[in-house]
Amino acid sequence: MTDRLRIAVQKKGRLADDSFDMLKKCGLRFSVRGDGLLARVKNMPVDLLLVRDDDIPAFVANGASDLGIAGENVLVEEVLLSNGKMDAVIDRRLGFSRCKLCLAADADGAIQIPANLSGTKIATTYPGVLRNYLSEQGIDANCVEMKGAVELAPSIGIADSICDLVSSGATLEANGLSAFETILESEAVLIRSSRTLSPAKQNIYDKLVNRIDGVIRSTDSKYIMLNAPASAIDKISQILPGSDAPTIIPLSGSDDLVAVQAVCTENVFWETLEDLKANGARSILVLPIEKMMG
Ligand code: PRT
Ligand code: ZN
Repeated sequence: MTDRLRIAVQKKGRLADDSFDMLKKCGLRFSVRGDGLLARVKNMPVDLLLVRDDDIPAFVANGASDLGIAGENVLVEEVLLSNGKMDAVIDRRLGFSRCKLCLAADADGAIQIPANLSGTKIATTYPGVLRNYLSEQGIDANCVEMKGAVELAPSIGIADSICDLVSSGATLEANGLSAFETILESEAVLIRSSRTLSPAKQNIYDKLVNRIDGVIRSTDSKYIMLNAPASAIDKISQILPGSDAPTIIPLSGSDDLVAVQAVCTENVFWETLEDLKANGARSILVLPIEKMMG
C-alpha cells in the first residue's frame, strides 16, 4: 500500500471553508460531500480526515492523522487539559481565522479589570486556558464550564463575567458586554506531532508545506508597477512596503521618467498609493500575485 499523508481538517464550521480554500490553493484537488469522514485528494497522496475541530489535536497526537489544521485556541486548550502530555505542536501559523480569547463583563458593572475577578464566577468553553491564566495571575475565581452560548451567562445569572472568543466584537456588544483583557491571540495553525514521518510521507509533507508557505506569502503580496522621475526612486523605494530592490526600467522617449516594478510582501493600502503619488509616482498599478516560490 502506498503511503498517504493524512491531514485532519474541520468538517464544518468557521475554520472549514478557509482550510479547504488554502489546500485548494496548494493545488490539492478534492471534494467534500455528505457524511464521509475521509476525502481523498485526487492528484496527491493525501487524505483529509473530516472531523470536529476539538478532536484535531488528539488525532494528530495519537497518530490517527499526520497533520491537522485547527485554531491555536483549540490546540492550547487541549494540550493544557492533558497537563501538557499531548504530543501536538504548532508546525506553522496559517494567517486565517484570527480571533482573541477575551475576558468580558457588563460594560458598566463591578468587573473592569482582572483583579476584580477574585471570588466571582466566569463562564467559558475554555476551562483549561482560563484556569491556567487565573493561576498564573494569582486570581482566585470560579470557572463555570459551558458548551456554548457563553455570552448569555451573565444576563441569566449563571456567571459574573465570561471568557470567550471575540472576532468582530458584535456578539459582546449585542449582549451589553465589554472585553477588558485578552488571554490569548489565536489564528489557524498547522499541527504536527514529534513522531518521525516515513520517508515517503516526509516527501509529501515537504512539498505541501513549501506550497503552504507560498500561499501564505502570496496572500498579502502584491506586484506594483509605476512610473516616476529617476530622482524620486530612492524615496519611492523606501515607501514600497516589504519589497527588496525594485526593478528599474528606462522608459523609451523619456530622459527623466523610469518604470519601477516591485513585489511587496506586505499589504498595500490606499495610504501607501497616496504617499507614492505625493512623491512623484504616476500610473500606479497594484496587481495580485497568485503563487510564489522562493
Ligand atoms: O463543530 P465544531 O466543534 O468543529 O466547531 P465549533 O462550533 O467548536 O467551532 P467554530 O466552527 O465556531 O469555530 C472554529 C474556530 O474558528 C475556533 O476554534 C476559532 O479558532 C476560530 N474562530 C475565529 C472563532 C471565531 N473567530 C469566533 N468569533 N470561533 C468562534 N467565534 C465565536 C465566539 O465564540 C462568539 O460566540 O463567534 C462569536 C463572537 O464573534 P464576534 O464576531 O461577534 O466577535
Ligand atoms: Zn468545536
